[in-house]
Amino acid sequence: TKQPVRVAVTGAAGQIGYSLLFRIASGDMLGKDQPVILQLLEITPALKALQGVVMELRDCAFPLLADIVTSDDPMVAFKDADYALLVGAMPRKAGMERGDLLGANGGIFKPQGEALNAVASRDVKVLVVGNPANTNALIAQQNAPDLDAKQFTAMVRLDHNRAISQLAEKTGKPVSSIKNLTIWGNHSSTQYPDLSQATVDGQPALDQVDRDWYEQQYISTVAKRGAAIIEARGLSSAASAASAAIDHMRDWALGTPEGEWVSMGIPSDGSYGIPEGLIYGFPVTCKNGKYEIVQGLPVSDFSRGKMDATAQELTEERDEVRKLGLV
Ligand code: NAX
Repeated sequence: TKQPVRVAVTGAAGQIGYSLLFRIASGDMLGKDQPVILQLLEITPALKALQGVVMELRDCAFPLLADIVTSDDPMVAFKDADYALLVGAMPRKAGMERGDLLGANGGIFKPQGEALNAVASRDVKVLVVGNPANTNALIAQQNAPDLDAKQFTAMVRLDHNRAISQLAEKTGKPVSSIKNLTIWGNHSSTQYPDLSQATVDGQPALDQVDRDWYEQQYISTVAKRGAAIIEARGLSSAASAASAAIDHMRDWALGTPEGEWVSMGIPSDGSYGIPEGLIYGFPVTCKNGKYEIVQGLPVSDFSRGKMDATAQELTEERDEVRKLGLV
Protein backbone atom coordinates (compact mmCIF):
# COMPACT_ATOMS: atom_id res chain seq x y z
CA THR A 1 0.00 0.00 0.00
CA LYS A 2 1.07 3.57 -0.73
CA GLN A 3 2.31 6.04 1.87
CA PRO A 4 -0.19 8.83 2.64
CA VAL A 5 0.35 12.19 0.92
CA ARG A 6 -0.37 15.53 2.56
CA VAL A 7 -3.11 17.69 1.08
CA ALA A 8 -3.49 21.21 2.47
CA VAL A 9 -6.79 23.04 1.94
CA THR A 10 -7.40 26.66 2.95
CA GLY A 11 -10.83 28.09 3.60
CA ALA A 12 -11.72 24.57 4.65
CA ALA A 13 -14.84 25.55 6.61
CA GLY A 14 -16.31 27.44 3.65
CA GLN A 15 -18.85 26.40 1.02
CA ILE A 16 -16.40 24.94 -1.46
CA GLY A 17 -14.50 23.23 1.34
CA TYR A 18 -17.66 21.47 2.39
CA SER A 19 -17.81 19.66 -0.95
CA LEU A 20 -14.11 19.46 -1.68
CA LEU A 21 -12.81 17.76 1.47
CA PHE A 22 -15.14 14.78 1.15
CA ARG A 23 -14.17 14.23 -2.48
CA ILE A 24 -10.46 14.35 -1.65
CA ALA A 25 -10.91 11.99 1.30
CA SER A 26 -12.89 9.51 -0.79
CA GLY A 27 -10.08 9.21 -3.34
CA ASP A 28 -11.64 11.17 -6.21
CA MET A 29 -8.61 13.42 -6.54
CA LEU A 30 -5.56 11.21 -6.21
CA GLY A 31 -6.95 7.75 -6.79
CA LYS A 32 -8.70 5.05 -4.83
CA ASP A 33 -5.37 3.59 -3.71
CA GLN A 34 -3.81 6.79 -2.37
CA PRO A 35 -4.22 7.53 1.36
CA VAL A 36 -4.31 11.22 2.27
CA ILE A 37 -3.65 13.37 5.30
CA LEU A 38 -5.82 16.50 5.22
CA GLN A 39 -4.18 19.66 6.58
CA LEU A 40 -6.88 22.27 6.95
CA LEU A 41 -6.34 26.00 7.33
CA GLU A 42 -8.95 28.47 8.52
CA ILE A 43 -9.04 31.86 10.16
CA THR A 44 -9.33 31.70 13.95
CA PRO A 45 -13.07 32.56 14.17
CA ALA A 46 -13.91 29.71 11.78
CA LEU A 47 -12.00 27.01 13.67
CA LYS A 48 -15.09 25.91 15.58
CA ALA A 49 -17.10 25.45 12.40
CA LEU A 50 -14.09 23.63 10.97
CA GLN A 51 -14.19 21.21 13.91
CA GLY A 52 -17.75 20.34 12.88
CA VAL A 53 -16.59 19.57 9.35
CA VAL A 54 -13.80 17.42 10.79
CA MET A 55 -16.37 15.50 12.87
CA GLU A 56 -18.34 14.80 9.69
CA LEU A 57 -15.21 13.74 7.82
CA ARG A 58 -14.45 11.26 10.60
CA ASP A 59 -18.06 10.05 10.55
CA CYS A 60 -17.66 9.05 6.92
CA ALA A 61 -15.02 6.50 7.98
CA PHE A 62 -13.19 6.99 4.67
CA PRO A 63 -10.64 4.18 4.37
CA LEU A 64 -8.18 6.51 2.59
CA LEU A 65 -8.29 9.29 5.17
CA ALA A 66 -5.18 8.66 7.27
CA ASP A 67 -5.25 11.79 9.43
CA ILE A 68 -6.62 15.33 9.75
CA VAL A 69 -4.71 18.38 10.98
CA THR A 70 -6.42 21.74 11.57
CA SER A 71 -4.79 25.10 12.20
CA ASP A 72 -5.07 28.85 11.81
CA ASP A 73 -1.34 29.00 11.05
CA PRO A 74 -0.17 28.45 7.46
CA MET A 75 3.20 27.25 8.75
CA VAL A 76 1.37 24.33 10.35
CA ALA A 77 -1.16 23.66 7.62
CA PHE A 78 1.42 23.73 4.79
CA LYS A 79 4.07 21.67 6.60
CA ASP A 80 5.39 19.08 4.11
CA ALA A 81 2.26 19.53 1.96
CA ASP A 82 2.42 17.64 -1.35
CA TYR A 83 -0.69 19.41 -2.65
CA ALA A 84 -2.11 22.76 -1.59
CA LEU A 85 -5.56 23.96 -2.61
CA LEU A 86 -5.87 27.64 -1.75
CA VAL A 87 -9.61 28.21 -1.57
CA GLY A 88 -10.02 30.78 1.21
CA ALA A 89 -9.97 34.34 -0.07
CA MET A 90 -11.43 37.77 0.55
CA PRO A 91 -14.65 38.17 -1.44
CA ARG A 92 -15.42 41.38 -3.31
CA LYS A 93 -17.78 43.55 -1.29
CA ALA A 94 -20.10 46.21 -2.62
CA GLY A 95 -18.18 49.35 -3.57
CA MET A 96 -14.79 47.63 -3.55
CA GLU A 97 -12.42 48.68 -6.33
CA ARG A 98 -10.15 46.14 -7.98
CA GLY A 99 -7.15 47.60 -6.15
CA ASP A 100 -8.89 47.17 -2.76
CA LEU A 101 -9.75 43.57 -3.60
CA LEU A 102 -6.24 42.77 -4.77
CA GLY A 103 -4.79 44.45 -1.70
CA ALA A 104 -7.03 42.52 0.69
CA ASN A 105 -6.13 39.24 -1.02
CA GLY A 106 -2.47 40.17 -0.98
CA GLY A 107 -2.79 40.11 2.79
CA ILE A 108 -3.75 36.42 2.48
CA PHE A 109 -1.71 35.11 -0.47
CA LYS A 110 1.61 36.81 0.33
CA PRO A 111 2.00 35.14 3.75
CA GLN A 112 0.65 31.89 2.35
CA GLY A 113 3.23 31.99 -0.46
CA GLU A 114 5.94 32.64 2.13
CA ALA A 115 4.74 29.75 4.28
CA LEU A 116 4.64 27.37 1.29
CA ASN A 117 8.16 28.50 0.47
CA ALA A 118 9.30 27.78 4.01
CA VAL A 119 7.64 24.49 4.90
CA ALA A 120 5.85 22.74 2.02
CA SER A 121 7.26 19.75 0.14
CA ARG A 122 9.76 20.94 -2.49
CA ASP A 123 7.48 19.32 -5.08
CA VAL A 124 4.22 20.83 -3.80
CA LYS A 125 1.55 21.34 -6.42
CA VAL A 126 -0.45 24.49 -5.69
CA LEU A 127 -3.92 25.29 -7.05
CA VAL A 128 -5.43 28.68 -6.31
CA VAL A 129 -9.24 28.74 -6.37
CA GLY A 130 -9.90 31.85 -4.27
CA ASN A 131 -10.64 34.90 -6.42
CA PRO A 132 -9.15 36.75 -8.18
CA ALA A 133 -7.57 33.33 -8.68
CA ASN A 134 -4.99 34.06 -11.38
CA THR A 135 -3.50 37.07 -9.64
CA ASN A 136 -3.72 35.48 -6.20
CA ALA A 137 -1.67 32.61 -7.65
CA LEU A 138 0.85 35.13 -8.96
CA ILE A 139 1.14 36.73 -5.51
CA ALA A 140 1.69 33.38 -3.78
CA GLN A 141 4.21 32.32 -6.44
CA GLN A 142 6.22 35.53 -6.27
CA ASN A 143 6.54 35.11 -2.51
CA ALA A 144 7.85 31.57 -2.83
CA PRO A 145 11.21 32.08 -4.58
CA ASP A 146 12.61 28.69 -3.58
CA LEU A 147 9.83 26.79 -5.34
CA ASP A 148 9.57 26.44 -9.12
CA ALA A 149 7.21 29.04 -10.59
CA LYS A 150 5.45 26.22 -12.46
CA GLN A 151 4.27 24.73 -9.17
CA PHE A 152 1.68 27.55 -8.89
CA THR A 153 -1.53 27.27 -10.89
CA ALA A 154 -4.97 28.89 -10.93
CA MET A 155 -8.34 27.31 -11.57
CA VAL A 156 -10.06 27.85 -14.91
CA ARG A 157 -11.35 24.28 -14.90
CA LEU A 158 -14.82 25.28 -13.72
CA ASP A 159 -15.06 27.53 -16.77
CA HIS A 160 -13.75 24.66 -18.90
CA ASN A 161 -16.38 22.28 -17.53
CA ARG A 162 -19.12 24.87 -17.96
CA ALA A 163 -18.02 25.35 -21.56
CA ILE A 164 -18.27 21.59 -22.19
CA SER A 165 -21.70 21.39 -20.62
CA GLN A 166 -23.10 24.35 -22.57
CA LEU A 167 -21.84 22.88 -25.85
CA ALA A 168 -23.24 19.46 -24.97
CA GLU A 169 -26.62 20.98 -24.29
CA LYS A 170 -26.60 22.94 -27.55
CA THR A 171 -25.60 19.98 -29.73
CA GLY A 172 -27.66 17.43 -27.83
CA LYS A 173 -24.55 15.25 -27.46
CA PRO A 174 -23.14 13.78 -24.25
CA VAL A 175 -20.38 15.68 -22.46
CA SER A 176 -18.09 12.70 -23.03
CA SER A 177 -18.23 13.32 -26.81
CA ILE A 178 -16.66 16.77 -26.44
CA LYS A 179 -12.89 17.22 -26.57
CA ASN A 180 -10.23 19.90 -26.75
CA LEU A 181 -11.89 23.14 -26.00
CA THR A 182 -9.80 25.77 -24.24
CA ILE A 183 -10.35 28.49 -21.68
CA TRP A 184 -7.73 31.13 -22.42
CA GLY A 185 -6.76 33.77 -19.90
CA ASN A 186 -8.30 35.04 -16.71
CA HIS A 187 -10.98 33.40 -14.56
CA SER A 188 -13.14 36.48 -15.05
CA SER A 189 -15.61 37.91 -17.54
CA THR A 190 -12.76 38.46 -20.05
CA GLN A 191 -11.96 34.74 -20.30
CA TYR A 192 -12.10 33.27 -23.81
CA PRO A 193 -13.86 29.91 -24.13
CA ASP A 194 -12.44 28.83 -27.49
CA LEU A 195 -14.25 26.27 -29.64
CA SER A 196 -12.00 26.63 -32.68
CA GLN A 197 -10.22 23.32 -32.01
CA ALA A 198 -13.02 21.60 -30.12
CA THR A 199 -14.65 18.46 -31.46
CA VAL A 200 -18.00 16.82 -30.83
CA ASP A 201 -17.96 13.12 -31.67
CA GLY A 202 -14.66 13.72 -33.46
CA GLN A 203 -16.12 16.39 -35.77
CA PRO A 204 -15.28 20.12 -35.53
CA ALA A 205 -17.61 21.75 -32.99
CA LEU A 206 -17.91 24.91 -35.05
CA ASP A 207 -19.41 22.91 -37.95
CA GLN A 208 -22.22 21.86 -35.62
CA VAL A 209 -23.24 25.19 -34.15
CA ASP A 210 -23.94 28.51 -35.67
CA ARG A 211 -21.11 31.03 -35.65
CA ASP A 212 -23.43 33.76 -34.37
CA TRP A 213 -24.55 31.68 -31.44
CA TYR A 214 -20.91 30.98 -30.61
CA GLU A 215 -19.75 34.59 -30.80
CA GLN A 216 -22.84 36.32 -29.45
CA GLN A 217 -24.21 33.92 -26.84
CA TYR A 218 -22.01 31.00 -25.95
CA ILE A 219 -18.92 32.92 -24.88
CA SER A 220 -20.82 35.24 -22.56
CA THR A 221 -23.04 32.46 -21.17
CA VAL A 222 -19.92 30.57 -20.09
CA ALA A 223 -18.21 33.69 -18.76
CA LYS A 224 -21.29 34.79 -16.82
CA ARG A 225 -22.34 31.39 -15.52
CA GLY A 226 -21.08 32.18 -12.03
CA ALA A 227 -23.44 35.15 -11.80
CA ALA A 228 -26.35 33.02 -13.09
CA ILE A 229 -25.70 30.47 -10.31
CA ILE A 230 -25.70 33.21 -7.67
CA GLU A 231 -28.93 34.57 -9.11
CA ALA A 232 -30.62 31.15 -8.96
CA ARG A 233 -29.16 29.72 -5.79
CA GLY A 234 -28.56 32.81 -3.73
CA LEU A 235 -25.04 31.52 -3.17
CA SER A 236 -22.01 31.19 -5.42
CA SER A 237 -20.99 27.94 -7.13
CA ALA A 238 -19.64 25.53 -4.58
CA ALA A 239 -20.04 21.83 -5.45
CA SER A 240 -19.20 22.51 -9.11
CA ALA A 241 -16.18 24.56 -8.08
CA ALA A 242 -15.00 21.77 -5.79
CA SER A 243 -15.52 19.24 -8.57
CA ALA A 244 -13.45 21.36 -10.95
CA ALA A 245 -10.66 21.62 -8.35
CA ILE A 246 -10.67 17.82 -8.08
CA ASP A 247 -10.47 17.53 -11.89
CA HIS A 248 -7.59 20.04 -12.10
CA MET A 249 -5.48 18.32 -9.45
CA ARG A 250 -6.30 14.79 -10.62
CA ASP A 251 -5.28 15.52 -14.19
CA TRP A 252 -2.11 17.32 -13.08
CA ALA A 253 -1.10 14.49 -10.75
CA LEU A 254 -2.30 11.46 -12.71
CA GLY A 255 -2.22 12.74 -16.32
CA THR A 256 -4.62 13.66 -19.11
CA PRO A 257 -5.94 11.04 -21.54
CA GLU A 258 -3.87 10.51 -24.72
CA GLY A 259 -4.77 13.02 -27.43
CA GLU A 260 -6.85 15.28 -25.17
CA TRP A 261 -6.16 18.49 -23.36
CA VAL A 262 -7.63 20.48 -20.49
CA SER A 263 -7.41 24.13 -19.43
CA MET A 264 -5.20 25.25 -16.55
CA GLY A 265 -4.16 28.69 -15.34
CA ILE A 266 -0.35 28.46 -15.43
CA PRO A 267 2.62 30.83 -15.68
CA SER A 268 2.99 31.92 -19.30
CA ASP A 269 6.31 31.04 -20.92
CA GLY A 270 5.52 33.44 -23.76
CA SER A 271 3.66 30.82 -25.82
CA TYR A 272 0.99 32.22 -28.13
CA GLY A 273 2.38 35.72 -27.55
CA ILE A 274 1.06 35.88 -23.98
CA PRO A 275 3.36 38.03 -21.79
CA GLU A 276 5.75 35.83 -19.85
CA GLY A 277 4.93 35.29 -16.19
CA LEU A 278 1.21 36.02 -16.25
CA ILE A 279 -0.87 33.21 -14.74
CA TYR A 280 -3.01 32.57 -17.79
CA GLY A 281 -5.43 29.85 -18.89
CA PHE A 282 -3.78 27.63 -21.54
CA PRO A 283 -4.56 24.29 -23.18
CA VAL A 284 -2.32 21.75 -21.44
CA THR A 285 -1.59 18.06 -21.38
CA CYS A 286 -0.26 16.42 -18.21
CA LYS A 287 2.03 13.45 -17.76
CA ASN A 288 4.10 12.18 -14.81
CA GLY A 289 2.97 15.07 -12.62
CA LYS A 290 4.02 17.76 -15.13
CA TYR A 291 1.95 19.90 -17.45
CA GLU A 292 2.89 21.16 -20.89
CA ILE A 293 1.23 23.81 -23.05
CA VAL A 294 -0.27 22.40 -26.26
CA GLN A 295 1.77 24.09 -28.99
CA GLY A 296 1.12 25.01 -32.58
CA LEU A 297 -2.63 25.58 -32.54
CA PRO A 298 -3.81 28.02 -35.21
CA VAL A 299 -5.02 31.37 -33.84
CA SER A 300 -7.60 33.29 -35.87
CA ASP A 301 -7.95 37.08 -35.74
CA PHE A 302 -11.08 36.60 -33.64
CA SER A 303 -9.19 34.44 -31.16
CA ARG A 304 -6.19 36.78 -31.13
CA GLY A 305 -8.37 39.70 -30.08
CA LYS A 306 -9.98 37.73 -27.25
CA MET A 307 -6.69 36.23 -26.05
CA ASP A 308 -5.03 39.65 -25.97
CA ALA A 309 -7.94 41.31 -24.16
CA THR A 310 -7.85 38.83 -21.29
CA ALA A 311 -4.02 39.04 -21.18
CA GLN A 312 -4.37 42.81 -20.96
CA GLU A 313 -6.64 42.49 -17.93
CA LEU A 314 -4.13 40.20 -16.22
CA THR A 315 -1.30 42.61 -17.04
CA GLU A 316 -3.28 45.39 -15.36
CA GLU A 317 -3.88 43.22 -12.30
CA ARG A 318 -0.17 42.45 -12.16
CA ASP A 319 0.69 46.14 -12.41
CA GLU A 320 -1.73 46.82 -9.57
CA VAL A 321 -0.22 44.23 -7.21
CA ARG A 322 3.27 45.45 -8.14
CA LYS A 323 2.24 48.94 -7.08
CA LEU A 324 1.05 47.46 -3.79
CA GLY A 325 4.45 45.79 -3.32
CA LEU A 326 2.89 42.31 -3.27
CA VAL A 327 5.01 40.83 -6.06
P1 NAX B 1 -16.79 30.91 1.59
O1 NAX B 1 -16.85 32.34 2.00
O2 NAX B 1 -17.94 30.01 1.83
O3 NAX B 1 -15.52 30.23 2.28
C1 NAX B 1 -14.28 30.84 2.31
C2 NAX B 1 -13.60 30.38 3.58
O4 NAX B 1 -12.27 30.88 3.57
C3 NAX B 1 -14.27 30.90 4.85
O5 NAX B 1 -14.57 29.82 5.70
C4 NAX B 1 -13.21 31.83 5.45
O6 NAX B 1 -13.22 31.80 6.86
C5 NAX B 1 -11.94 31.24 4.88
N1 NAX B 1 -10.81 32.15 4.86
C6 NAX B 1 -10.80 33.49 4.66
N2 NAX B 1 -9.55 33.97 4.77
C7 NAX B 1 -8.75 32.92 5.04
C8 NAX B 1 -7.35 32.79 5.27
N3 NAX B 1 -6.55 33.84 5.26
N4 NAX B 1 -6.87 31.56 5.51
C9 NAX B 1 -7.67 30.49 5.56
N5 NAX B 1 -9.01 30.56 5.35
C10 NAX B 1 -9.53 31.76 5.09
O7 NAX B 1 -16.39 30.95 0.04
P2 NAX B 1 -16.48 29.78 -1.04
O8 NAX B 1 -17.80 29.80 -1.67
O9 NAX B 1 -15.98 28.51 -0.44
O10 NAX B 1 -15.46 30.33 -2.13
C11 NAX B 1 -14.08 30.43 -1.87
C12 NAX B 1 -13.38 31.21 -2.96
O11 NAX B 1 -13.49 30.55 -4.21
C13 NAX B 1 -13.92 32.62 -3.19
O12 NAX B 1 -12.83 33.51 -3.32
C14 NAX B 1 -14.64 32.49 -4.51
O13 NAX B 1 -14.70 33.72 -5.20
C15 NAX B 1 -13.77 31.50 -5.22
N6 NAX B 1 -14.33 30.82 -6.38
C16 NAX B 1 -13.52 30.57 -7.42
C17 NAX B 1 -13.92 29.90 -8.54
C18 NAX B 1 -12.99 29.61 -9.67
O14 NAX B 1 -13.46 29.08 -10.68
N7 NAX B 1 -11.69 29.92 -9.62
C19 NAX B 1 -15.32 29.45 -8.67
C20 NAX B 1 -16.04 29.33 -7.37
C21 NAX B 1 -15.73 30.40 -6.37
O15 NAX B 1 -16.53 31.51 -6.65
